[in-house]
Amino acid sequence: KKEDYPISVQFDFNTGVFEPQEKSVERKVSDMVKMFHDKTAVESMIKAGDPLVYEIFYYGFKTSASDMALGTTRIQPGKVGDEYYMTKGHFHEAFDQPEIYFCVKGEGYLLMETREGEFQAEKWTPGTISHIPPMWAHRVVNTGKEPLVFVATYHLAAGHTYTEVEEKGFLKCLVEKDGKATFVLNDKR
Ligand code: PAN
Ligand code: ZN
Repeated sequence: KKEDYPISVQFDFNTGVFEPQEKSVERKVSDMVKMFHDKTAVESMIKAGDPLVYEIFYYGFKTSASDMALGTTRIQPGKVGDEYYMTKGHFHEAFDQPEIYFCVKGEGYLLMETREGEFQAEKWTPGTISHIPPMWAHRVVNTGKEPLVFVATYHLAAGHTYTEVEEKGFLKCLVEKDGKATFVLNDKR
């Protein structure tokens, strides 16, 4: 079968795009209404054109015996109110599924949290590779002035669940205070 033969894609470190790819997905402010804490800023940004927050480029590398998904993400620089652009964030549906994230461009933080309330943030610069263990929700925040690009690998069997993060957020948010990225406690908690 064709899918059981090796295949390579060509990745651009600057743009985060690779070719060939199976699909790409765009997330705008309107796709993340519940995630950002300043609802007034959310509404006015949507009215003012609903800017792009991040894109995902994807290839599943499905064979007849396995899969190993590749997803690259490019988060634009920017803020909604004082809160930096970020990914939605999710738990994996399957309780035994980890993931590897590899930051190749930009700067920011990987936020991770368990359902028991343990929270950990990893500072990211180009070259940081993080292992996300099973059962840790994960979100990436771009605190820099250029796009943040990272590469992810995971099994399709992981599945994604967004509702818990949508309702509760992460323990801490990253906002700009006096020109600096600052952690503040999430006011939903
Ligand atoms: C990543 C993410 C990607 C976008 O491929 O899906 O960075 O973030 P959200 O899915 O939270 O919108 C991944 O973690 N896959 O499991
Ligand atoms: Zn994931």
